[in-house]
Amino acid sequence: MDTSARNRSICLWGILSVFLFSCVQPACATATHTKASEWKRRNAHLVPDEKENKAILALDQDYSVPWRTATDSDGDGVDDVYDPSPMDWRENGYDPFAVLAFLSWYHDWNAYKYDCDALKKVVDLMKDAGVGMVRFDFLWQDIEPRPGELHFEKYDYIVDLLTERQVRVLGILGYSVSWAGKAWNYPPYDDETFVRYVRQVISRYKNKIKYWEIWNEPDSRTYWVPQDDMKRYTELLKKVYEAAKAVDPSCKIVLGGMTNSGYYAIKNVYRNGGKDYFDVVNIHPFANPLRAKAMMDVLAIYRNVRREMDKNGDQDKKIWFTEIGAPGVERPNKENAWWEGISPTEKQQAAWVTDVYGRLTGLDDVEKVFWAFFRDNLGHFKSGVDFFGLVRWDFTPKPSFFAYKKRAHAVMDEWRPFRGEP
Ligand SMILES: [Ca+2]
Ligand SMILES: [Ca+2]
Repeated sequence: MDTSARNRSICLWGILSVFLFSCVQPACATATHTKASEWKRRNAHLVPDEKENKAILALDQDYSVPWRTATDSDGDGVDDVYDPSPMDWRENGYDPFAVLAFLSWYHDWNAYKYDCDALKKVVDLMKDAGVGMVRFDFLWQDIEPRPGELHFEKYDYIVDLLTERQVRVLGILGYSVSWAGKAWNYPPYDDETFVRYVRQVISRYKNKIKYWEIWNEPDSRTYWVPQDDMKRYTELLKKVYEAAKAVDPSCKIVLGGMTNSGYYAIKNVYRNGGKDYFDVVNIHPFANPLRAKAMMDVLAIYRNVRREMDKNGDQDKKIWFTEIGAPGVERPNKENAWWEGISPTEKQQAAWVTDVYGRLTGLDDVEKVFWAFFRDNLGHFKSGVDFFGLVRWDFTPKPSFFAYKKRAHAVMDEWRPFRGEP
């Protein structure tokens, strides 16, 4: 800012403070009123329609929710007056702070081997950071390793743990189990086998999980083979959507998270007639925080997607960023570089967390932002990608953890009076 600009702003501030002091009372009243209507506007889409309402009322009422109070009848942490869905504890209104965490990974292809104690530890850290929702895989391979043979023990434990701590879940449904597709990243031979698994999972967790994402990055050739302009994916999506809504009409279907070029994929989903088969659009806009125009890149991806949605009459649907992130390493070098080149330091990563949440939570149509990912990995990706965590492999918090926490508390504190919290 140059000197003349500073003088002008000092001068303006003088005039402004006279104005503010002369009407301090009405200004505050207006601010509260504006904030209340802002809360209602932000959450209007969460008000259930008739079908959803019926489904919510039909759900088991025995949630064993110890935190219910007289003014928060569903115990979701939002006062009845402001609760968009006061009978449904799964809907806690606007809370953009979310993360991706590989809580269910326990295989020979990864280092995570979460036992019960480690899961408790990581979920407590999430609570401390202010995480409101966590995204993780409900792997078909884990759940139905052989046709008709179902295993839910691990998932029951994780879902209960998160639910007890009021952390919401976005469940990813995918990939192909070995008996059902050519490989994990191929669509199933027979869609009905996938739809059957979806039905089983949703009906099991419908009292606890409301949001389901269908596959991850179906526009990437790593996750979906062969790439065919989203034809096969949209076909599967349609069947899954109908089955999911039949099991739980109050659940929401989140489009599979699309890569940086997701705008083309979303255009193709519309082209293939997918418009009525998802409730939330979902993108993964990664950018290199070491580049000055990183945030501009992210916003460009978002705007292109928004434009495509508007063009197709989807003005009312929200956008979720279910992955955004960058590594934070102690000593950047060639070995711990990521796909964008040399990795940021832990401090630079923290600055990116502040930027990301500072900028994106200001966008009205962006409802949730998931930091990818919550905890570092150990030699899984064998690059800087192992260091995307807010906490290190040994669970110690990085500067980015504190940046996330500060931002989450600042934003959610603003809404506190409208959430029935002290
Ligand atoms: Ca409530
Ligand atoms: Ca509620």
